[in-house]
Amino acid sequence: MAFNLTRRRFLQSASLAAVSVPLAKVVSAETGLVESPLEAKGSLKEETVPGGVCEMCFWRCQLVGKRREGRLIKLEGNPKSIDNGSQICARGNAGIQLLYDPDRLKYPLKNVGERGNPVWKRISWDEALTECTTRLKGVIDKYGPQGISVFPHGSTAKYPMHFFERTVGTHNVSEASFFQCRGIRDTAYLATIGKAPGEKVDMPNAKAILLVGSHIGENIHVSHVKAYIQGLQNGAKLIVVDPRYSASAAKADIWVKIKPGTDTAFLLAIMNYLVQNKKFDADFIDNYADGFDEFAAGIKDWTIEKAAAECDVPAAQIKEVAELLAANAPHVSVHPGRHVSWYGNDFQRQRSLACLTALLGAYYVKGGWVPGKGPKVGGISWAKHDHGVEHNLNYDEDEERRYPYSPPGTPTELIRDAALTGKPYPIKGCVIWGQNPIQTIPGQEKMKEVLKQMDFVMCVDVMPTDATMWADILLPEVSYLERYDHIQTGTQWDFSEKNQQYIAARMPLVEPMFERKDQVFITNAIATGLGHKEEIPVQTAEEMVEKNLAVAGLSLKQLREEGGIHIQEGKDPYGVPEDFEVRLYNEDIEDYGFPGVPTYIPVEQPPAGYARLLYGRVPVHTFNRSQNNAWLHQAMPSNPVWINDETAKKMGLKDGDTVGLINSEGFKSRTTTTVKVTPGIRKDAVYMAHGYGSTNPLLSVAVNSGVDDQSLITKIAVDPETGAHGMRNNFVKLIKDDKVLDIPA
Ligand SMILES: Nc1nc2c(c(=O)[nH]1)N[C@H]1C(S)=C(S)[C@@H](COP(=O)(O)OP(=O)(O)OC[C@H]3O[C@@H](n4cnc5c(=O)[nH]c(N)nc54)[C@H](O)[C@@H]3O)O[C@H]1N2
Ligand SMILES: Nc1nc2c(c(=O)[nH]1)N[C@H]1C(S)=C(S)[C@@H](COP(=O)(O)OP(=O)(O)OC[C@H]3O[C@@H](n4cnc5c(=O)[nH]c(N)nc54)[C@H](O)[C@@H]3O)O[C@H]1N2
Ligand code: SF4
Ligand SMILES: [Mo]
Repeated sequence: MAFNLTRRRFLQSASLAAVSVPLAKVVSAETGLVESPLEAKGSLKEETVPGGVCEMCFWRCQLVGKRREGRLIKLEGNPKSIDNGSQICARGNAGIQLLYDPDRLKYPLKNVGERGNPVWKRISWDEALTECTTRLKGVIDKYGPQGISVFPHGSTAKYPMHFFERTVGTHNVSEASFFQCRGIRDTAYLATIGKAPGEKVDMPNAKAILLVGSHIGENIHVSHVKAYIQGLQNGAKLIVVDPRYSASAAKADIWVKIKPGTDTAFLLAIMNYLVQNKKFDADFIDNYADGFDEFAAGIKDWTIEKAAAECDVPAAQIKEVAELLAANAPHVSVHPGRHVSWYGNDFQRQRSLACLTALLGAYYVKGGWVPGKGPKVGGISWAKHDHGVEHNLNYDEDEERRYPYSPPGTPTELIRDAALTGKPYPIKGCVIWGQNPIQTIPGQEKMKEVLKQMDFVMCVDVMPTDATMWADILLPEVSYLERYDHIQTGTQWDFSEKNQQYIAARMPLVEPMFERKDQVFITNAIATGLGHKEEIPVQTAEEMVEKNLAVAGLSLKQLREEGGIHIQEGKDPYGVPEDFEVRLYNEDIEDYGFPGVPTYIPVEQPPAGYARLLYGRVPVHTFNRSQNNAWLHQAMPSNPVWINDETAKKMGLKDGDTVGLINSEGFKSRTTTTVKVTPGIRKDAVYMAHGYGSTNPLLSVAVNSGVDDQSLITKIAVDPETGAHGMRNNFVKLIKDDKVLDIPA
């Protein structure tokens, strides 16, 4: 779709974003020169407001806002920041366009049409909240609190999520950040080193960096990218394992063009090589590791040759990688990854990364994995009640966990299956808050069925996205630029340079507009309606932030005086703690019936005529949430499908040809895109950016732009240890001029 900034829309956004200034040019009294109104001195005072924290993605860079006459005209990195500094990314910069997007939700809406095909009627907050509470109460009275499901994501979703979990008492909460993103990583590292790893590997000081499927440069988190670039500038060798020539592969010393889904085999062979050739850090292993013998025995069959065949990578290259890692140990950043929900065999791969880090002795050393923890602040929210495990879908009749290494919440698929079967109990209420389950969770049609059978669906969002089309009541939230919420803490982005920590609270940069309300207002009103008034922990979001800051001995006033960020001395991040323990072999995992030594579980390969569908990030968008942002849309309006050049030639496809996609289960893309013909992808895979192809007609910029990858991800894989989703198990063909084209091997 072309960039459709219509005249009406342009005038709307211009009038909102470009400040209410007289359009006539201004003649300066001093110089006699004609100046543009925006530069006219004295006519408009510009103020810089500190205290912003970005949430165009979840890295939460610190901002200052430039404001004129109460309107925000520009966002910049907070120069006081020791994290992102004065830098922000394209998405952070475009936050202004979200703030003033004329398509944004403005008033509470009631769906007087059908779910999925809504007809919206504007209603008052009173009416909306009364309807939410009566209908949620109806579900709770009939089915119990467990009849409510919650699909939350982002900083404002925590407060309502805690209310439903801790006070109302439902376990049925599925957070996107856990079950479709990084949950597997966190629990696999917990099972190996006792800690969730985060991403703060000490890349600036690394002599080698290993990225397995992380594509930094397209995946943008400002301070993380800074650390990575600093490492490369300092001469770190870069190894990138990716079936695609990603932005990081383009900077790599070694690009391992791996067969999708086989990474664990690759890692096992490297570890086996290090063990067999005594190229691992024996002192570190002696001091800190458990179960080395079982581990070594368990991986011994993984010769380089065996992995080469499995991964479709030259044996010499695997050996080269192993040698390079050993030669630079312990100063190696083995990146733990972030979006690791790939195939449904991912817990074992994440365990492998944690074990490899140990073999290299690369914990708590310069250039290795170093915990980048910020200072402690409070976590005031709804009081925790223990509701037992009786209605927890993750526990079986014997009170054993079905998915023993599940991240917090309940695995999405357990919630959906219960909702669809009514077993072990019905799930009839749904609260969607800052998540887009239609485009975030695989099995889109299944998700729609789940939502259809609900008695009541409420959704709190800022934009009319595809998920909001399934709501009965749709509530408009203030954006991250207009509210108090999250307290961001962290360390100096390059902690070897300066050992500092920071605390930054999100404060509004601008007054809210229209009838938008924040999370505390909405949740408290619902809590009151449901009879929990006495348990309300705070009256306003500002009070919540104030109380959480108080735990660190700070106040909002002090934070403002300090330019929005409090900086203090940090702790030395290096040096292995005495009680640190790495469980190379973990018998608990084995007791649960899973491999206690990292193990490769092969995945299905594409049938003849099909290629595997892969997806990932683009630098200028965040998932689906930024798709209607006019500036970002202009930068990348569609998501071309990458296809190997030799394959394309055999298929008669040219770069830029318009195509649709169809998967092996018969699901067809609703829209089309173009092909990107490139040698930078394997022949057995195609690739596209995630988040495109919105169908909500109220998104005047994003609607029908590009193809929704999720509409093609219909084979649902669930990681057996964690219950998190794997999403790269679908195989597709292309459709051109209504003809379905086989993709040759
Ligand atoms: N196919 C596929 N699926 C994926 C991924 C993928 O790469 N491919 N990535 C996975 C990963 S890593 C993640 S983290 C998840 C992300 O999953 P989501 O967080 O669900 O993704 P978004 O598209 O950002 O949708 C978030 C919703 O929050 C709304 N929103 C934005 N700001 C606010 C706010 O301030 N308040 C409220 N109430 N709502 C707000 C947006 O308008 C949008 O409707 O997706 C996962 N799913
Ligand atoms: N610009 C931007 N930056 C973001 C986000 C965003 O939406 N936009 N989202 C943020 C969030 S929440 C997350 S979780 C991260 C996600 O960022 P990453 O953790 O880097 O995850 P993806 O974007 O899913 O990674 C996709 C990469 O994995 C490769 N790949 C696919 N299959 C395989 C395989 O089998 N093996 C290997 N080795 N590689 C494979 C793809 O070719 C692609 O290069 O990005 C964060 N940063
Ligand atoms: S990385 Fe970009 S979008 Fe994410 S928080 Fe920072 S500035 Fe915002
Ligand atoms: Mo994510």
